[in-house]
Amino acid sequence: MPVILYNLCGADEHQHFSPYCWRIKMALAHKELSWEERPTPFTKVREVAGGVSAMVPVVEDDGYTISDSWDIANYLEETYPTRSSLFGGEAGRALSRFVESWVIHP
Ligand SMILES: N[C@@H](CCC(=O)N[C@@H](CS)C(=O)NCC(=O)O)C(=O)O
Repeated sequence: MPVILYNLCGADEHQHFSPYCWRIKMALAHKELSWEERPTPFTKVREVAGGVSAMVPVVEDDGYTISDSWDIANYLEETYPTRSSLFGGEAGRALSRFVESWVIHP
């Protein structure tokens, strides 16, 4: 079963501009997991997966629903440990947390 990724889109459902959703697309690609995207406009975000989150990305995988790009990355890392690592160990995880917390925000 592919991972389902709810992914922000514009009026054109092929227009994907959320950096948080791109993080997850890159993580899924890095782990070479198959996924299906569910393009989600702003007006539908709160309806995703029964209203689990006010924001996307949201991922459904094997009965689990996970929101927040950091939590999703950690879920993927822990659930698929034999695939290419996203962090390369605890030091890399800590550095990634620092970068994701500070780089995208002014
Ligand atoms: N901390 C969240 C932030 C996600 C976020 O800001 N998502 C925005 C799109 S870039 C969103 O869904 N906004 C919906 C809204 O504001 O209604 C994460 O890392 O996933």
